[in-house]
Amino acid sequence: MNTKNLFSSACLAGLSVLAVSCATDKGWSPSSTKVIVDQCGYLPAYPKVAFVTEAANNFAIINQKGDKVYEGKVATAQYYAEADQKFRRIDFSDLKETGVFQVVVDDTLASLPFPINHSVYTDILATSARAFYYNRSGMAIDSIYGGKWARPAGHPDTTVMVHWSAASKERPEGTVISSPRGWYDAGDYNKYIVNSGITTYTMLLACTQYAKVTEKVNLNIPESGNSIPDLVDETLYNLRWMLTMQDPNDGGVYHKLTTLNFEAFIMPDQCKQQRYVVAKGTAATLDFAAVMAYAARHIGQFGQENELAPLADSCRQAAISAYEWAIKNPGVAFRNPKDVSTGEYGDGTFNDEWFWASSEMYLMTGDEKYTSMSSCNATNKISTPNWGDVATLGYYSLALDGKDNVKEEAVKAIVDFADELVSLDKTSPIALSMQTYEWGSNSTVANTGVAKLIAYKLTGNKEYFNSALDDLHYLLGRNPLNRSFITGVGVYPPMDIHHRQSGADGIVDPVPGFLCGGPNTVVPTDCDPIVPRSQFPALAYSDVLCSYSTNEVAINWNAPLVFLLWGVENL
Ligand code: G3I
Ligand code: 9MR
Repeated sequence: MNTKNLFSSACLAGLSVLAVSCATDKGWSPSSTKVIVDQCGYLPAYPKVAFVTEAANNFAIINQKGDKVYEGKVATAQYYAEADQKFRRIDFSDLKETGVFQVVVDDTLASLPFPINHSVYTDILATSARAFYYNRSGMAIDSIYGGKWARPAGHPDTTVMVHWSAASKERPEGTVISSPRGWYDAGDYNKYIVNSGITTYTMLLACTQYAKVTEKVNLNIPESGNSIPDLVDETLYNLRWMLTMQDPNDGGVYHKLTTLNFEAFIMPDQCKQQRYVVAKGTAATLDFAAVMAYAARHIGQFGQENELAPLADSCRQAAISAYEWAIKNPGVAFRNPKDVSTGEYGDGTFNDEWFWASSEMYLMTGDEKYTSMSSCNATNKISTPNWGDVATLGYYSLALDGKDNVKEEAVKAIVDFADELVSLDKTSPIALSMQTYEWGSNSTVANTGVAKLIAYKLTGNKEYFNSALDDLHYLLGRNPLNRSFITGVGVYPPMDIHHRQSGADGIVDPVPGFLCGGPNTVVPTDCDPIVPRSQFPALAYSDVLCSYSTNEVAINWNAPLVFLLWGVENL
């Protein structure tokens, strides 16, 4: 085969845009290649792996002129049960040249063109973080910042009612409170404290661990140009909302701010349903305490001298009174009241929330009374965190900011966990540590990457970093579906996400920068009529609006993506 022709063949429509940056081109279909690459490309000095799904012997890497710049042998096939398919590894890590390339297998199959250069991920840093800006409640998205996705403000949340489930002596049912700002949780317009907990913490962790990147990245948001870094400003938009969710009379925190039922697919300013704060709960209150205690210790470092000190002090007080409420109410599990049907984020196991909140309280106060709860122990085994399983966040803080035995124990737990993840990655047919595809599987992938980057930060061991890159490669196209999972990014991104604004704005392109939930088989019947979907978890994904279980977006899924990209940029 004349490899020069590859660049003019139909499946390579992405080349011209790829040569510039990791942009999108909708003309390409994933079935047109059996050779799977990261659609954004690879960093010159780091491992470079592609996969081929057909039987194959040799491969070559060709440059834009069609010249072979690297050749090698395709590895033996490995069966991946989750996709019921065989994958063969193509390793061209030794190629350090920059440019735009393709993998060609046995002179017959070609991958998409992809770049190798130092800034392949730099281009998408701001995009991934700006997704949060687009999900701000109570604020118009101005075209200066939002481009074609500009929209009027919705959900001011200045007249929110206390739901009967949240009534107290000082705030009886129907009391009107103000709870403005904050991010919409996901494709829906409600705001949930439990999910905001892990999200806001992960964003703050990116700000503090990668402060230099944070100082540098301009997000083009209304606060850009002030004295506070943009990622911090973006995160404070949600933190300030979280503060309003605490009842000042007793320190307890409402589980969520919500309509009684999900809104239709309409724009924010069209939404007229009454919003309520619903039942206080132990998980929400402890997650809140943890985030506030972390913020109290860290946000002061940003902005001009002492600019954020008053906010940090409010966070500190809020953390203390929330924790006290939880001590008096240690086991209040949240369940949707009978007249509320929006997202539940229900969780009846509080060991992990106690561990995380106590760890943060200990780090904030230095008070030994919290250490009995926060010393690392068997009931809080480290694992990939999610909204309902937050112990690992406690380990992160203790390892990064703790001292002596507490720090040592936490570092050891994280390193052992990262070793486990790396070994799973190495034996995986598709270079993936994640074992089980849950609802939001893409966030599981991103969160394993976060754990590895933290292990890298603690040890300097490059193996962890390289394995985190594998997670990023998966999200950017090197996966059995052969597609990017981030809107507006890569050659074949999600187009029809379950996101009310994207579904209602009349614009073909979805709001950019969002990581979709990704493949899983939890609710194969989410669409009515049913959209046929693979029974194999790695392939069970539908890029259709109705698929809330595979194609919704959510703040807790984007936050670890931001952390991953920030961590890679920090190099
Ligand atoms: O914890 C069990 C685990 O023990 C079991 O092995 C596994 C088997 O599938 O299920 C696990 O529970 C899952 C749970 O998430 C925790 O991961 C449930 O199956 C799964 O249905 C549940 O999905 C959650 C979904 O809401 C439905 O409640 C997602 O994590 C959560 O991200 C999603 O959140 C929604 C909000 O409610 C509303 N806003 C949008 C948001 C994103 O879709
Ligand atoms: O749109 C809702 C989405 O944001 C939630 O994550 C999801 C799970 O709670 O529910 C979606 O709403 C669906 C509802 O649960 C069932 N009927 C169809 C709704 C989507 O239009």
